[in-house]
Parts: sequence; structure tokens; C-alpha cells
Amino acid sequence: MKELVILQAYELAKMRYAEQGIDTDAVIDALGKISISLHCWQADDVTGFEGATELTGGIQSTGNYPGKARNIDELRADIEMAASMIPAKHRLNLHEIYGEFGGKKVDRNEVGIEHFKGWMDWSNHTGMKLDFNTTSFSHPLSGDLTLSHPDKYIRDFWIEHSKRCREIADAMGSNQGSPSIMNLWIHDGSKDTTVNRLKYREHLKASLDEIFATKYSNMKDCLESKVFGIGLESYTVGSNDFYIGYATANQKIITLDTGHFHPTESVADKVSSLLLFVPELMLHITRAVRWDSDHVTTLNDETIELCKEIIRCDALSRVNIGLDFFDGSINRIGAYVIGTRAAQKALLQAMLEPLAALRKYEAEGQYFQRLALLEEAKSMPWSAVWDMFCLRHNVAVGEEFIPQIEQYEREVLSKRG
Ligand code: RNT
Ligand code: ZN
Repeated sequence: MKELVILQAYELAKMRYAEQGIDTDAVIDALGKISISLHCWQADDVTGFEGATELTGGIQSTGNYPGKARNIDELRADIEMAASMIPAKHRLNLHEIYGEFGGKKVDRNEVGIEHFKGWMDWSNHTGMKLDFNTTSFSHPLSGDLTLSHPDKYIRDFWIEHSKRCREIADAMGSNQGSPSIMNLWIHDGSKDTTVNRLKYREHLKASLDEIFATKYSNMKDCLESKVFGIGLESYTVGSNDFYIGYATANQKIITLDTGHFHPTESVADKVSSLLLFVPELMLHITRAVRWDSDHVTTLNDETIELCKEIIRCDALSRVNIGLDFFDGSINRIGAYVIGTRAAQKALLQAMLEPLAALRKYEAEGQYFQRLALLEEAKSMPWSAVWDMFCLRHNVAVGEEFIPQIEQYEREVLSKRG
């Protein structure tokens, strides 16, 4: 019955969109080719497998919902479960602290490809390609500063870590036949007024130059700025300006985390500017509630506008789409499913936009008409296309994933101590 309703609704929606010259079947096919990079750290509140007891680096996961993944097997099972409720094939974004260390102490400057061999096998098995991140937080040498630390010993430690991470990412990329996107975010900053802002930025620039000296062909580097971290409110070494300058000069990818800007700043508006100067973008789509709170991504105006800009810039091939939230207060698998599906819905709405007509109005100065069509487009039957997309990919349609997650919670998560 439900399937019949979906099919019928789709046929009607298809006709509505055809009137605007939009081929919904082609859009469904195109959306099915977009892989979103699921961040591994929602599954365990950014804990990782180093045995860390505390999350540092100015980030925080709140909530104590039972059932968080405690080891690699549980984390993999959770990600696979989440992926089974998300249409299309996606990627997995790993942090260095999620390596397979076999119970041994492997310090950050000792990590190697061997610690991610298991992940590469898992990737081959599941078809989820891997992206990667250096990890500067939750470590005795993290403090407030890492790559920008005035002490050469500490700087060198993190330089070595970052170099090794690039080598690992390159091995992942070569294994999967698709470059691994390696993000570098460091928390470096200061709680209070800093009077030598230049010095730390000079150190960071020099550290990055050293890290990037080796050229790899199976990985791509991206740099993520932010406004501030918890306990590091007054100064952030890796600010937006710093990384835009560095990435432009060195042709690196810029990571835009939607929680890392001032609350009224439009991240969507950055896409068309940055793409003129840097080779690609990486996104950390998140929902910032009043600040960089890393709430689960939802289908809100910010996410929709961001996706519209990607499509309007015809930039799908130059924008790597990832997520970044860590909510420990709700079922964590549910968080992945909600957040990833929301990003896909935003992409779908963007791909269904009557762009040709809108652009014609704009070019001819018909601004009432442009605004009218933008408004009407919002209530076009995109949800019928979304349901059809899910149906074609054989995953839960609508809220059908709620009982699936409830069952997993009963049978698997509730059994974890
Ligand atoms: C922190 C950044 C960063 C982290 C992850 C865990 O503010 O957003 O991307 O969330 O690396
Ligand atoms: Zn981020």
C-alpha cells in the first residue's frame, strides 16, 4: 500500500517538475552518486581507541545516552547499521585516534599505515571509502598549542604526527582508488588576551610548510578554521583569514564547518568566493545552536542554502561533503541517520531548483518574479522525489527507520555495559 502511494505521488511530482524542465529521474540518479563522508566520531562521542578518558582541545560532547561504541567492532557495526538506513553509498571520515592499536600504546608520532590496515580491509569489504584527520586533541602534549607551540620539541611532535597521517591517508587513497581527503584542524588558541598573535601564526605557517613538503597523489589536504574553542575564547591561531591565506597561496582545500563562523555569517555565501581561489572545498555540515554546539544536522535554512550554492556554482565535483556533529544525548545511530538524510534532502531540494528560469528572471531584472518562483519552489513536491529516492535505494522510506533503530537499540546497544 505504502509503496503504491509513493509511486503515485512520484508520478505526479515528476509531472510538476517536468513543467519546469526538471527531469526528476535524472536528479535521483545524480543524488545517488553523491557520497557524504560520515564522521566516525558521532558513534562514541569523539573518544577513539587510545584509551583517552577526557576530550580536550576546546570541544565537548554532552549527554550520556547509553550504548556508545566501546571498540572498533562496535563502531563498525554501528556505522554499518546507520549506513543501511541512508540511501546511496557513502564514505567514512576517520580520526587518527580511531586506529587499530591492538591494545598497545602507540603515540601520535609513531602511528603508521599498519594501524589502519584493518580499516582499509573494512573499506574494501563495505565499499565505504575513507577520509582522514590528524588528531591534536585529548593528548598530554596538546595543551593550548600544538603546531604553533613556541617549544620546538612540541611543534616537532605534532609535525611528525601530521606527516604520518598524510602518509596513511595516501595509503587509504591508493587502496580505494579515490583520494582520501585529510583534514587538519588544530585547536591552538588562548583563553585570554594574547599580545603576540603573530608569533604563533608564524609557527603554524612554518609547521604547515614542513608537513606539506612531501607530495602525494592519493590524498588531498584540507584546512579547517574556527572562531574559538571552549577555554580558548580569545584567540584562535588557525583563524579563517589564516587558512584562506594559506590555502590560496598553497592551493590547499578549505574545510568549511558550518558551526565555525559568527552566527549571522552565511557559510553558503563563501562557496562561490572560495572556489575562485582554492582547488576544492570540504564541508563539515553541522547545526550550530547559538554557537558551535555540534548538534545533529537538520534540514534547516542554512543547510539548504549551502547545498543550493554548491549546485548553483555547478561545483559538485569540487566540493567534498562531510558531516561533523557529536551528540551524546540521543541514540547515536539515529543521529547519523537523521543528519545524513537531512544533508541529502537539502541536496535534493537544491538539485530540483528551477535554476534556468530563476537565472533568466535575474538577468532581465525581474526581481518580483525571481522571488515569487523561489518561494513557490519551496513547496514543490520534492518530498515525493525523496521518498522515491529512498525506495529505489531500498532503504527506509520516511520515518520507517525509527523502529529499525529501536530494534537495534533493544538487541545490540542496550547490551553494552
Ligand atoms: C572542531 C572541528 C573538528 C572536530 C573534529 C572532531 O571544532 O569542528 O572538525 O569536530 O575533528
Ligand atoms: Zn569540523
